[in-house]
Amino acid sequence: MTTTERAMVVHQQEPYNAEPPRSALAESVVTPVGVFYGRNHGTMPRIEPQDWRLQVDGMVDRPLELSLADLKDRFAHREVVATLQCAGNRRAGLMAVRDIPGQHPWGPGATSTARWGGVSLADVLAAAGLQPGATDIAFAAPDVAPEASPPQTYGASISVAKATAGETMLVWEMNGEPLPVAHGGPVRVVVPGHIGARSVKWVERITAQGRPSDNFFQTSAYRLLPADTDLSRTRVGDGFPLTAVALNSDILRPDDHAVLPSGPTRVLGYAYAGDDRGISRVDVSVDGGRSWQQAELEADLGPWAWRFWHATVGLPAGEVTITARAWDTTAALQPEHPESVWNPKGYINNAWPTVTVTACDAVA
Ligand SMILES: Nc1nc2c(c(=O)[nH]1)N[C@H]1C(S)=C(S)[C@@H](COP(=O)(O)O)O[C@H]1N2
Ligand SMILES: [Mo]
Repeated sequence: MTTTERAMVVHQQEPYNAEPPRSALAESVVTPVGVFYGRNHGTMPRIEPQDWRLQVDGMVDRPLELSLADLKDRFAHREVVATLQCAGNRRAGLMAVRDIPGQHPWGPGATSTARWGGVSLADVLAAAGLQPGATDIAFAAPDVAPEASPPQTYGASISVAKATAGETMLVWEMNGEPLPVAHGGPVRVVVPGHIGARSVKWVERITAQGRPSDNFFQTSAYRLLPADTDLSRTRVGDGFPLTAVALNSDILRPDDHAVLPSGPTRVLGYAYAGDDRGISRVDVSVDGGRSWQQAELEADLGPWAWRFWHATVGLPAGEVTITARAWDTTAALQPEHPESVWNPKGYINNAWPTVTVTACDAVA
């Protein structure tokens, strides 16, 4: 086991579900492949790159069958720096409000950022010739998810508008390396700005159709249900499907429960708003939100990447809770309390992040 693997917080070995700790995410704005979170609903399929084939079918004029070599030869190579964020990221903060049985207690790390290389899905769909009645683009993968009812292979769909917007990609490179099996190699979909669940790994079929995917993960999972929902009585299609990632942020340094000297302390974190929203401002408080200090936004890696920020705050001695809050370019502000966003499946916790540290006076 390597150091990076040891650094991961493993929620489940099989299927593999693991997240990096705050300290690993804080190290670089583009997450090293070895600490990028892993979210799997089934056993990872092993497909040799030369055996991989993609079917493009449904409401298209020219159905296609493409190999990886075809993708490389026929379409322009593109790169996008994009953040993936699982809808279950920060669920532990919702579980602290009220229990959410049967779901992984993801902490702050079910989100990471990579530089993805491949082709634009728009180019592939243009080659197939999308027909006017197509409204949704469905993705299908071969991995079987036992938790689905009935058990079925993984799938999802996105709107034609998102699929043809240019940023949605079919990728085989991650940070300049061949895409690892764990992250969907040989080829996966990356839907920047949407919840991670739409970025289908090991994609083998793309279908243009006049309705969303009827896959369990589109119709039943990854939907936001009202807080008073009785989960034993839900029906297919209840709630609304999650698409764009909500405005969110987190504190990556110092770590929760850290013991550190009082006085000036550098706080670092990320802020991210999905789809066509950017980050306008981040504030940090060390007095529970009575007063705020504006953080400095770090390099802008483009519209699909999170934004790192930092601030130097004065930590008083004792137990201190550090709070952050972000605004996006539509002037939306993160909600203050996890209570207000609690939902029965524990998705999209975007309440103000906090870490609690113990600050000690230096001994003379
Ligand atoms: N085929 C397939 N694609 C999938 C999944 C899966 O279980 N199977 N999980 C989805 C979810 S819920 C997320 S958050 C992202 C995680 O991608 P990663 O493991 O590369 O971080 O992949 C998505 N694509
Ligand atoms: Mo996810």
